[in-house]
Parts: sequence; C-alpha cells; structure tokens
Amino acid sequence: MNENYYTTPVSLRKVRITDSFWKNEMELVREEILPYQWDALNDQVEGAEPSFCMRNFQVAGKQNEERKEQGESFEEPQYTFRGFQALPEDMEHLEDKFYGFVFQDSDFYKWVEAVAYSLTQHPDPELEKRADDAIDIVCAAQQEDGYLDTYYIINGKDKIFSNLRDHHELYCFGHLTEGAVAYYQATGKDKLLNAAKRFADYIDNYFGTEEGKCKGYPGHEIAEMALVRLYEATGEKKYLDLSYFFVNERGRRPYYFDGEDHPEKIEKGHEEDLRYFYHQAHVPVRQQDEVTGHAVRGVYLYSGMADLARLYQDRELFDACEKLWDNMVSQKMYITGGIGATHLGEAFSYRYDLPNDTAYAETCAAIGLVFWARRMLQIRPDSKYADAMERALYNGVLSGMALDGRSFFYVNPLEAAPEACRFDERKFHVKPVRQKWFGCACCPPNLARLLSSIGSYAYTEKEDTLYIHLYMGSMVQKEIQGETAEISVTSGYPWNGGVSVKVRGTSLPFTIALRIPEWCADEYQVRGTEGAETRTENGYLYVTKAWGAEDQVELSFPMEVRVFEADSRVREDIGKVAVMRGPVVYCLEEADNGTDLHLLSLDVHAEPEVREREIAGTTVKGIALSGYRQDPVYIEGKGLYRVVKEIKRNPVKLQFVPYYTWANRGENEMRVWVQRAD
Ligand code: FUB
Ligand code: ZN
Repeated sequence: MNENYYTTPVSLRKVRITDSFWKNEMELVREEILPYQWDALNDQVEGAEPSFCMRNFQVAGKQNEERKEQGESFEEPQYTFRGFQALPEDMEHLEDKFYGFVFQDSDFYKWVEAVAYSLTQHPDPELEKRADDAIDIVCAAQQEDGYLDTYYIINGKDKIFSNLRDHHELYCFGHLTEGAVAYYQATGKDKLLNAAKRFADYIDNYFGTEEGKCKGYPGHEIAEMALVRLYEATGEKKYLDLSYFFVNERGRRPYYFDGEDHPEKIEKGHEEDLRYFYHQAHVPVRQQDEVTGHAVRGVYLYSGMADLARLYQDRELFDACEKLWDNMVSQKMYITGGIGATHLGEAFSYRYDLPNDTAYAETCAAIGLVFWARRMLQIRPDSKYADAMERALYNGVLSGMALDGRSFFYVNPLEAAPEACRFDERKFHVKPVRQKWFGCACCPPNLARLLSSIGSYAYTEKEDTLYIHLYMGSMVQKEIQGETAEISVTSGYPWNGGVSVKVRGTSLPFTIALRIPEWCADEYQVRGTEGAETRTENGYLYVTKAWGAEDQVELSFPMEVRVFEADSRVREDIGKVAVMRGPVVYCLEEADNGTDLHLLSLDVHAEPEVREREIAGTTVKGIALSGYRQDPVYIEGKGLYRVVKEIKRNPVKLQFVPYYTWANRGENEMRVWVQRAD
C-alpha cells in the first residue's frame, strides 16, 4: 500500500466511449432500460407487478405537509424478513399508504444515477427535464429535519432506525447519495445532492462513537461507499468519518442487531448464528478473511472498506480487503465472475462450492465485484483486480441483460435445463429465459448504472499517469499540469486483441500504464514504445515519454481459444472443461447442439474454428470444437440401471457461443462446463 500509486477514476465528462461493443450496451441503457424503468417506477407497465416507487414519494410528500399539523403515529405494517410487500387488492382505489418493498426508494435513486452517467455521454434535455421533475417530487418528501425514507415517512417516524438489520433505510440513503453525487457531477445541479447531504447530516447526528449516539450500522451495506463519494464530492470529512464508524462497528460484540426488536425472531441456534455471517458481522471486519453471507452486501461492504483503507491509509483494513479478495477469486467465484453460489440467503456458499445448475450468481453481485475491483485498483494497480473485473463484466454481468436490452436475468446459472426450472424446487430461482422486470427490481437498474459509467472502470488516473484497465474504443482527456493530453483508444475487444493507443501529448512527459491481461501475459506484443522509458509492474506496462502530436502504441493480445479445468475441490466441475477466448466465457446451447447437452463431450486437443455468427441480430464470434455425442442408454422395461457395457459415441462439432448471449433464442438447455472426452 503506497500512496504514490493511488488513483481516481477519470471523470466521465473526460471520457467518450466510441467502442461499438460498449456504446451499444450504453445505448440499450438509454433507449430501452431508462424509459422502461421510468414507466415501471410509475406503475405504467401493463402486466408487470407495480413498483409504487414514485407513488410512495408522492404520498410521503403529501403527508409531509399534513403531518406538520397532526403529530405522528406508527402502525407496524405487515412484514416479512425478505421485505415488506403489501400489494393492494384494488389498484383503482389505492389508499395513501406505503406499498412495495421497504427499499423501493432505491429504485429511483439507481435510475437517476444511470440517467446522470448517460447524460455525460449523450446529452438529452428531455431526459434531464424528466429527472429534474422527479427530483422535485423526491425532495418534497424530505422531512424538515432531513430524514428521507418513504417507508417511515408514510408509516410514522417514531420507529425510524429501529430495524437496521432488515429495513434498508441506510441502504436507500446510500443509493440516494450515489445518485445525487452522480447527478451533480454530470449536470452541476445540486438539489438532490443537498437532499443527500441533509439526510447524511441527520444520520451523522444519530449514529457515531459519541456517548448517547446509536452504535448501529447498515443491515445492507452501501452507505459505506456512498458516504465516501459524498466526502469526495463535498470535501466534508464528517461523511468519511461516519463511513469509517459504520465499518469499524460491524462485527463488534454485543452484536448490534440482537438488541433490535425483529418481528421475525429465530430461536437462538445455528440459523441465528448464520445471520451474523449473512451480514458480514460475525467478527470485526479487520479479522475477516473469507467472503461470507449475502453476496451483494458483501461486495458493497468490501468496496467501502477499500475506499476507507485508501483514504485513511489504513494498512490493516487494506490487508483484510486483500485477503477477502484472494479468498473470493480463489475459492468462491465462478469462471464467469459470478459470485454468491447459493440462493439460500443469496449468499456465498462454503469454500469451493460452485454448483452450476443451482447457481444464484445474482447480477448485482457480479456488478458489486466490479465496484470492489475498481476500488482495489485505485489503491494498488495490480492486474489481478482488473482481470477479475473484466471476467465479471464480459460474462456474469452482461449475461444479466438480453441482447436487445429488454429483459433481464437476476440469477445467472452456468447450466440450465428448462424442465428443471419448472419442476425442481431447488432450481425455481433459475429462469430459462430473461424476465421483463422484477418485483424486487435491483438488478436491471444496477446494470444501467454500471454500463452507462463503464468509462470510470476502464480508466483511473493520478497526476502523471493514466491507467488503462479495460480496453474499449474511447477518447480520454488527461490534464498534465494545466495542459490537456488526448488519448484515443481503438480496439477490437473482445473479439480480437488488437489495441491501438494514439496520444496527442503535451509539453510535459507523462505515463500511460497499460494492463496486460493475465490470459496473454506471456505472449502479448507491443510496438511504438521506442524512445520511451518502459517497465512492467504487477501486470501493467508503464510507458513514459514526452508524447508527440501523433504518437501511437500498439498492443497485440493473442486471442487463442483456451480450454480450462477447475480446481478439483470444485466437485461440480470434475471431469468437465470450459472454453474461453480472450475475456469471454463460452457455453453450449441446445439451439446449436440439440438437446441433452450432458451427452456431449469435448476433445480438449481439438483445433478450434473461430467464426463470425449472428445471435439474435448481434454479431459475435462463435467457436466450433470437435467432440462427441454419446449414444443414449435406454434400459427399457428393466429399471434404470444395468451392468456397464461399452457405449458408442459419434464425432460431432460442438458449437460454442459467448455465455452472455445465451437464452436470446428462446428457452433452451445451456451449459458452460462440458464433459471432457479422454
Ligand atoms: O435487499 C436489496 C436487494 O434486493 C439486494 O441487494 C438483492 O440481493 C436483493 O435481495
Ligand atoms: Zn439484483
């Protein structure tokens, strides 16, 4: 941990994404997700479960006025651990009540955050006006004292912060803050930022180390990293300190949530103990060395920890982050970058437990991994973080969205059989086709905010250095002591490994640090570094020179097809192999290979044929590899089993497609890990 290496993400206003791959994803966000989500937030999507999000803000705003005269009352509404959902019976005559999940406010905040990023890349006055008007509605719901959570504003504020474990007030606050900072940075408008600050001040008065203040912390993390963003945007140190307080309190004994009154009590025992892990609160965070519990909560916490480690120069906290990171990538991450293997608690499972067909691998969790990776890179540029970030992005994140941007996966299995999803209760969470939307709509807007801010993951910078972590066509401006350099990247990623970095320099020399992907670290080639000072460190090639008006560095990353096997402690993958090319994980689909994918096996020494092909109107690279289809064994009339006999297998060409494109051609079987033919 060395302060000299610290970097910050390049402002989105200084990055223009031109890449056809990523630009297309961003346009899908702008043209499909944002308008659709806006309708969803306003209960305008026919046939979809209503969200009530904007309605809750409106009701809260109205009651805000009325309450000033009346005094408050609180009636604890019907409640479940998973979240409170009170779907009204009569949609025509809704009462002025709170409806939906307790964290429904966060859906708007994620939407406005994605809008903000999108505006930096594509100015859109109409969209901005819509956001401004919605911000007015949200701010009208805010209380005089700064409190802003519609669940408690509508139901009565006497119970605020009484159930930190489950009720998500601090989670909604975190998303409010992330959205507010993003909107301010994109548009210069500070109305939502001021609302976030007022709520932050309220929270700061309520929680803290001082005597008499509450020693609680968020049940669902995110406030930790959001407060850091608020600090970085405003310079107000109290926000940073509040975040540090939350992180340091977690896991202390007595366990804070035990003192709360939870309507759903579990008899003290094994299950109750698991709750501590679920919230990453089983021990103080500095002692944690295994990623546990709810995966999204986990990676959001670790992201906040990394931010704090950087800003407080806290070596101990950084060491914990690194141990947790290494544990995750070496024992608990799918080859797709998916994390959180079990649907029970949407959680990390035990070490090496990575089942393919019951995988949870929530889209939000892979997104959270990307957040965390970028924060680790800000402290220590080491390609191990960027490699995992890239793995998650091109696979476990992108699989969350259909190629037309109109439907989504919450759960991202590595193997699916439509019949199992219907008849096997253990797999009910796995869907064989993407869904239009979700009652608990966390993933689509999370995708929207990540994809539309992808530039801030590709580039970070410090005074004299620009780091390129991800390769995508883009133009970046870099300030060097008051002068502006322009860096233009073109790349065929992820389909070919040619990258060209053109630089229009300044009068002063500076460094461009180029990540060398782990998958070609020994084979890559570079041209155009003559006359430059170069060195390689932790997977980055540092090129320092006084860049001229038209200097160019060219990288060539050979994109060989690579066949992988898993650590043999991953029971589910024994005897199986998976195919990757560059950063992209491939899979077999029934649409190309027929049914019963489990009868197929791959010749691991086969010569691959890579060719362009269309999937649902999108051009990708497909891979054909030789393998076999074994003759089925049918034991008619004699039960299911027989003494082993020789089984015939017939040579076939296995057709692999990028994993993220699966289920874009209707419902069908899919598998990433394929039997190995020996
Ligand atoms: O609790 C809020 C969000 O809902 C979580 O991050 C997701 O995992 C989903 O449970
Ligand atoms: Zn989600």
